[in-house]
Amino acid sequence: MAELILHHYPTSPFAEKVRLMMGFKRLAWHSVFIPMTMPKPDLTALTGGYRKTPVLQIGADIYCDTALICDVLEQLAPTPTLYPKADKGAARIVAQWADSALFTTAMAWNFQPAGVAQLFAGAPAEVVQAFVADRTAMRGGAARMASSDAGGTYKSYLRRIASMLHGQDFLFGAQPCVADFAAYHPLWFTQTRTPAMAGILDATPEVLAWMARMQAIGHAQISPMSAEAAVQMAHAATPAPLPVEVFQDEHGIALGSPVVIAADNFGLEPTEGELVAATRTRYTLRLSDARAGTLHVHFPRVGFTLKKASP
Ligand SMILES: N[C@@H](CCC(=O)N[C@@H](CS)C(=O)NCC(=O)O)C(=O)O
Repeated sequence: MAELILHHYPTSPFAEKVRLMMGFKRLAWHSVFIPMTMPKPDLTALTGGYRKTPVLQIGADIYCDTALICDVLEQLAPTPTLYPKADKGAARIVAQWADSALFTTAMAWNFQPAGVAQLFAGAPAEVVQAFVADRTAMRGGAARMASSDAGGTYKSYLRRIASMLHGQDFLFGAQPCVADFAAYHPLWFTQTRTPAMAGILDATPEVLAWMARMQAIGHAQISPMSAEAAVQMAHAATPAPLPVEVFQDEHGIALGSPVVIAADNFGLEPTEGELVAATRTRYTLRLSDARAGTLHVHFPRVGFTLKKASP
């Protein structure tokens, strides 16, 4: 089995989604801690610019975005599945809603003064200021949703999750699937990182009971690794052969072209490289880094923009 390296930090909700999925699939993994804010020189040596959390590394293959990481984990360990056959489309759609609307709403609720005070308890004021400035820049200067608006929306979303749990332990049945991991992580942040804000969960006891079931899945077997060691592992490795899949050209950009890929909202730091694959669901860029060597950096199509690099 390939060695899995997760680049993350403990308080990241999206990282918690992946940590729990590795627990669900009983995968052993290496843990590399990355900074919460820019600069992230060891991470961007591997991604070519993408800076979000988490990133999965397997040798010289780098997987950006948790939606793609779900697919990679599913390929590595198909059982237990993240994508139950009967509900595959609906499960992915709920997961996408949870990673966007639910996440944004929960974070607007969590980042009220009492929540921020807990999250940064004991941290110097400069750290808090740097965090706020970093995230404001990531949002392109846009304000967060007002907490007064977030409160009512979050409560509605929690009731919807509760109604999905009537008569079953998980959102789509007796076993957790991709939707459960995506819906759990923003609520996990409320409950464990900003407990001063967690009273909002009490009105939906079904949700609290489901959260306890999700938490019990655990994180499987973790071994710490330094960022330097991870970069060296990439350098020593060769990217895995690309799967033989049909090239799906939606942009009029040929394979072999220099291109730029960036997220389509929030955190637009681009990655530039040679387009070596564009399948139905993902893009792969080949690029070289002085420290990490030749890499294949993979992105999902959904949520990302692809453009020709300017000459
Ligand atoms: N769509 C991305 C979202 C990831 C995301 O927004 N992660 C947050 C942390 S939970 C982030 O990157 N924050 C800024 C940072 O860590 O630099 C995914 O599914 O991986």
